Amino acid sequence: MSLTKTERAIIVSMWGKISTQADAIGTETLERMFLSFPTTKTYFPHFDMSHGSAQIKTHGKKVADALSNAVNHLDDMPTALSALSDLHAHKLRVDPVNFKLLSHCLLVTLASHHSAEFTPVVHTSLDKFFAAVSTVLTSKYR
Ligand code: HNI
Repeated sequence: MSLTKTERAIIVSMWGKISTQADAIGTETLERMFLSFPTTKTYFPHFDMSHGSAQIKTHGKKVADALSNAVNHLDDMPTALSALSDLHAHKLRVDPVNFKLLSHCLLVTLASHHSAEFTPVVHTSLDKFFAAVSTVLTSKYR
């Protein structure tokens, strides 16, 4: 399920549009995930889960930065995300199902902030991108 040239261009363009608010998108995505899928909170027992939590904000920025890095390396995500992949597989041991939940919340957040640009083709491209990132981050479990 590799990304086509057209899909890559759409992802780069869409990410360019949100780059100034990427941190806020990351933070809102996490808040949506924790509220809609409470089991995801079990990985963050040390986090303040209240609305406006500084920890969720800091983490939202980290996730957004990692996604920006992936967008900048669409041709070689396994190398660009290698350290992050080690971390999620060997240290954090996040069950892969959770990546689908986070990806879903990313799509919902982007759609709600960019409804005009969120055409079916953009939706599909972003969905494939988040699935590709998730595949890399869950590739070292065995
Ligand atoms: Ni994830 C830490 C990026 C999915 C649970 N995660 C990080 C960090 C980044 C990151 C960046 C910080 C690394 C560091 O400090 O060196 N995570 C991503 C990305 C995705 C993702 C790009 C998918 C698109 N992570 C998930 C999922 C879960 C998850 C689905 C669980 C529901 N991540 C964690 C936890 C940490 C973490 C837990 C450690 C947080 C902390 O600060 O203690």
